[in-house]
Amino acid sequence: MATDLYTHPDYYNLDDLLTEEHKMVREATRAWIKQNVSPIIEDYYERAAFPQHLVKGLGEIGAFGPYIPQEYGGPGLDQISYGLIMQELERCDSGLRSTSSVQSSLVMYPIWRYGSEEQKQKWLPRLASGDALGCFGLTEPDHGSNPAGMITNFKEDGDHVILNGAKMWISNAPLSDVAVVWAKDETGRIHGLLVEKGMEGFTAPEMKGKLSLRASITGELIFDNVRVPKSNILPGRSGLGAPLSCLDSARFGIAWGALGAAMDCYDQALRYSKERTQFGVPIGAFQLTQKKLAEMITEITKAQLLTYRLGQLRNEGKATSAQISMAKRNNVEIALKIAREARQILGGMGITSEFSIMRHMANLESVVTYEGTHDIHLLITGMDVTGIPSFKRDLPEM
Ligand code: TGC
Ligand code: FAD
Repeated sequence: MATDLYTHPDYYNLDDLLTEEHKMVREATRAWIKQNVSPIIEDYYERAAFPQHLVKGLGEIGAFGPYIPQEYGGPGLDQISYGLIMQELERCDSGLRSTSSVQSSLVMYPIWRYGSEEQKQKWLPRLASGDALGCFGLTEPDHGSNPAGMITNFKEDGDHVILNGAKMWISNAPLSDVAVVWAKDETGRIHGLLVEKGMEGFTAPEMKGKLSLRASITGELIFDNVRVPKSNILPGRSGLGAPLSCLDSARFGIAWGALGAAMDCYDQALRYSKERTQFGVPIGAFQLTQKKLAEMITEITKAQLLTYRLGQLRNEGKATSAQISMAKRNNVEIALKIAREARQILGGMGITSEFSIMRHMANLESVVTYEGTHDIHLLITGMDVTGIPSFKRDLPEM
């Protein structure tokens, strides 16, 4: 039997492929979470409160922009380290990982890749340290899976532009110092704008009533004739490909993160199956329990191999968007299935907050929807293998 199946688990000895730095990063993240987050997360989740005091600590452990070079305040780690940090954060809570992956891949990444030197100097070090928080506004009330249809727009006004429109479902929004907002210019071309807290006409009200991702804060972004300096437009890339390339980075992190949630559910189910006795034997002695556990570890191992290889491809700059879609979709799907099976192994105890399984399960319902829904990723794979996009349908006249 492979060793230490609880804490990793590592059935195929993938640790042999990790560098000492990878393992150090993973252990440091895990230790910080154990000390600072595990004892409080359930309480914040139940109260639907965002543990804002953790933001600085996340910066200190390098969870904001792990791959951002040191010259801009980041730790300059590789993609596998980034993935391992996301795995450990989401092993604790998907909301914690959300805060970090939005800041890293959806705020710092576009500024780093497409920002001017002035924009990078102004924002990246503060975002890396957790002195500033950011958000990413792509989704609108009427445009979720189809961001190309967005109506948020800006018009020229001397050395400023005037921004109007609204975004919704925006992670970190109410507390953000800067929002990376995607909007159309007068020709309909999409650009990224850095909209700063306090700009007149800009508000970010909190969205309440979430029964998932409760320890993460979500809001709207409302722009009512906001005057944004032209120097706040990201100069490096325009068109829908710009925000979608940021999603590639975030979806990669989610593939690792979901694996973390799956590992935690498996770990708890395995322990419980050895401790809980019914009919005079541990429930782990029943073949039906073993089937569940065997299938869980099989799926986790397959997902680990997929994710590790994707990390290598990302490090070499060779991963395609479609490969990332496959990993995001697969890993979230297996994590949700594992959470459901693990909950069953725990019987009634599985629905209580004494264990994190039910929280993971509810969180994963957001994860399976955001950053491209489960079905949109399926269609991306379908398009990749057939060469035929199937997103848009021409309906007959009704
Ligand atoms: P389509 O015509 O296929 O593409 C438009 C242009 O974009 C290029 N492109 C990409 N570029 C980089 N990376 C990608 N992944 C790309 N996918 C496409 C493409 O080559 C094209 O370039 P060009 O130069 O030819 O113009 O676009 P479409 O309108 O048909 O849409 C395709 C579709 C449906 C796959 C895309 O719209 C999509 O992915 N929709 C899902 C939307 C989504 O994922 N939203 C996420 C919002 S952010 C979020 O959820 C954060 S959650 C945060 C958290 O808390 O963790
Ligand atoms: P819709 O697009 O309306 O989809 C509804 C259903 O229709 C889905 O099942 C979908 O798969 C299906 N569907 C749609 N189009 C097709 C098609 N062509 N073929 C087949 N089926 C289709 N967005 C941001 O920009 N920034 C954020 O920080 C952010 N954070 C979020 C945090 C949370 C907690 C949540 C829940 C969402 C967040 N989002 C964010 C928004 C998220 O990206 C969208 O919810 C997601 O893209 C889906 O859009 P929608 O909810 O409008 O669903």
